Amino acid sequence: MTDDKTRDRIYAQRQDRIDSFVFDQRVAAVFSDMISRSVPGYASIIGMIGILARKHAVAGSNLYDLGCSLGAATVSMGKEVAQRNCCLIAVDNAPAMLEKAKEQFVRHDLPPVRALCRDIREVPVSNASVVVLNFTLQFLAVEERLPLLSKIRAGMRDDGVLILSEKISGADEQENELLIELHHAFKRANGYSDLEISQKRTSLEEVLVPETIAAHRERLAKAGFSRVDLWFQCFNFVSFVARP
Ligand code: GEK
Repeated sequence: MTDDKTRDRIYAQRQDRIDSFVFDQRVAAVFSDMISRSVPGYASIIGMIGILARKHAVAGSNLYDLGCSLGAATVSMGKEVAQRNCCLIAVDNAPAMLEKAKEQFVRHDLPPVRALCRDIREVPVSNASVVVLNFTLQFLAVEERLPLLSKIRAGMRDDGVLILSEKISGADEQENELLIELHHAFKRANGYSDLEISQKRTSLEEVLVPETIAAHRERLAKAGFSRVDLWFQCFNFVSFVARP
């Protein structure tokens, strides 16, 4: 349950001009509610990231949560690998989001987390057994995605995994329309009005650029991942596990 302060009502009133979406204090305050009511399967994905981390985290290695927002994936991994002497590194370049993430790490009594307020394009990646990009890659310009994935691949252990979750576009127009329709129905069922759905969509238009599953597979292969498995899909939201 959410109270008034943590309920996402950012797009509830008609706005004369809709600015591009930014991860500021207003968003940070309602982010948990926003992402749970907007991304089908979000809670399951977060839970499964913990399960995947338990399977793949190696003692003495690094676990990265790139674009960590309020740190939900870091918390999920941290709980599963607490005894394993791994280093948890959570990165986000939005100060309002990272501040709240740090509060979560304390609240959940995690082993020490390196919380970095930095651009994921500039953070070095090394000795990584688990790297999480949970709905973050989609916010980079398309041409910046391959360099980031190549850097991640180069910093991964041979037995490591990349967990890549993305909002996608359908393989053709018909599939795309169906997935968008179903996603909007999901949002309506979660209490968002048509006005909220349409204003949020406008604000994300140039900020979040979805691609097809095929485009993601092709890029991951180019970045040096030899095996890519789709382990989650609900409507236009997917998650892959990619391995060197
Ligand atoms: C979760 N993973 O709850 N450098 C660092 N951070 C960035 C960058 C960048 N270049 N670009 C975007 N971000 C989270 C959810 S939200 C997804 C991820 C969403 C950050 C941005 O500040 C935001 O916190 C996050 O990526 C995307 O599991 O809101 O749909």
